[in-house]
Amino acid sequence: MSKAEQSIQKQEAQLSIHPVAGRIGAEIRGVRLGAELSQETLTELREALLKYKVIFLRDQQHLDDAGQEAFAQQLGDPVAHPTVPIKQGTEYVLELNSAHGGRADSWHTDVSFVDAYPQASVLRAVVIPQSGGDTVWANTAAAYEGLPDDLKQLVNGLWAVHSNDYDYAAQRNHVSEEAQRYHREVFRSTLYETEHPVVRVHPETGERTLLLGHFVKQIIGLSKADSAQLFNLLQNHVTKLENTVRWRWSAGDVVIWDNRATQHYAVNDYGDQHRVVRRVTVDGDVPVSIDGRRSVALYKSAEQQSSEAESA
Ligand SMILES: O=C(O)CCC(=O)C(=O)O
Ligand SMILES: [Fe+2]
Repeated sequence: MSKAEQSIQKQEAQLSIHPVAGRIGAEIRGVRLGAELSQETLTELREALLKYKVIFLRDQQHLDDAGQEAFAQQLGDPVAHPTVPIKQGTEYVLELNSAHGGRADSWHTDVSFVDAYPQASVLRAVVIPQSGGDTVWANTAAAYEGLPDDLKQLVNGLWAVHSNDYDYAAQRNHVSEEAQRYHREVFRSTLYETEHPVVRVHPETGERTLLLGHFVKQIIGLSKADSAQLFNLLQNHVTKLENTVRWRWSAGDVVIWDNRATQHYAVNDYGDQHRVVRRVTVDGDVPVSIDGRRSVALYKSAEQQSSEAESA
């Protein structure tokens, strides 16, 4: 056995899984993330991700942006955010910098306004406040499972429109002018709308998940007022504390979540302290409802359509 093989074996022998909360989240120890993980390690990471929905890896300070991208590539095809420019010098990295309004303090599933939204997100902590700035994830499969049967019957057939043109200010606690401007000019520079089933069948586990979060504009077939009330009722089931896990970050931590079975919320409690995290998302597939229908992309701006036509 070569030295390299021996060291892979040693690494695998050390991989261990430590559940964090009762229904979601596990810390994985004994893995050094990088470009060339063994198939066994990748399989264990994938299985843990499907089971625990979010996995936490501490002490990954050796990773730089390129290393994070190379790691993410082994989980699938990395994909850049559709509207927010990537960090300079990278191919896929989205930086959230608190100094520039990057505070994701409302519950969401990443990029759910497109049809084939990312299956997974890989987030790396670069600068973390002395106190505060935790992130919370919620298990949307447990949320569905926990609904009383009558509510399950109700949601099973529902669909909702998701859009990046959602009411940003209404969803956030203290929105700075800079953040609002950014949202208007950059985040919504191309408008997307997609109809998704409210209950998505997970393509790998077969679990039923509630697909909601802050990009939901309206539940189809209901008045705005009824839609808002039903949305709140269902969101409250998703974000019940029993369905969540909260992570206290250290710089160098990497967290990976199954974006098909979770929502998350970045707690905005650290005032002027600096916080920087960087994300790479992995491409996903089009959601499918319980009765086998696929999500439908409804709308892209004229510019987007014409640029796609030119490059086709
Ligand atoms: O800042 C965070 O912890 C999470 C931000 C977020 O929503 C994301 O990276 O998708
Ligand atoms: Fe997010």
